[in-house]
Amino acid sequence: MERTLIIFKPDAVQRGVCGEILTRFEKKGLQIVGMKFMQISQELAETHYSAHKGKPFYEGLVRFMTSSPVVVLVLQGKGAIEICRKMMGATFGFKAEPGTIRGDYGVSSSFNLIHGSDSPESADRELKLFFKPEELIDWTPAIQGWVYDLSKGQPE
Ligand code: D4T
Repeated sequence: MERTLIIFKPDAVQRGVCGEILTRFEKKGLQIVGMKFMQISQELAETHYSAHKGKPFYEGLVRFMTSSPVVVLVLQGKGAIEICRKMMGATFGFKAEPGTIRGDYGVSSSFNLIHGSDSPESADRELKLFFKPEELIDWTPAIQGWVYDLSKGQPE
């Protein structure tokens, strides 16, 4: 099972669509193992997006991410990182396909509602930035055996 870091960005919180977006992930079969409402500090935003430092949109991005509270969560599931990226859609709302989160909820390039880790390495790094180990809960959903075929011992 893989874990990925998801952020409902300030625009998602301000527009009141966090619940709807979370419902999509839950209905898909992804499991919440960590979640919190927080204000991202300047330092955390800069660290999280350090790969973009120096790019023309970097300062605006950090300003946006620190402008208002966010919801941060860790979702778990087989292939969770790729599944979430596909469900999020292309980076810019106006380019994202209908049916994806960004495609259905936004039109902006910078206010794009959601962040999701883009690789196992990023997920590992980002999880540690936003959550202490004790804030992530190991638990087994009661419906696990209907979300996955567990008959061979591994989730399929
Ligand atoms: P994140 O990292 O927020 O999940 O978005 P993506 O993985 O889809 O896209 P990204 O890392 O390339 O960009 C990070 C963040 O910067 C904003 N952005 C990006 C922007 O405002 N202008 C731009 O030209 C680009 C490329 C949007 C997402």
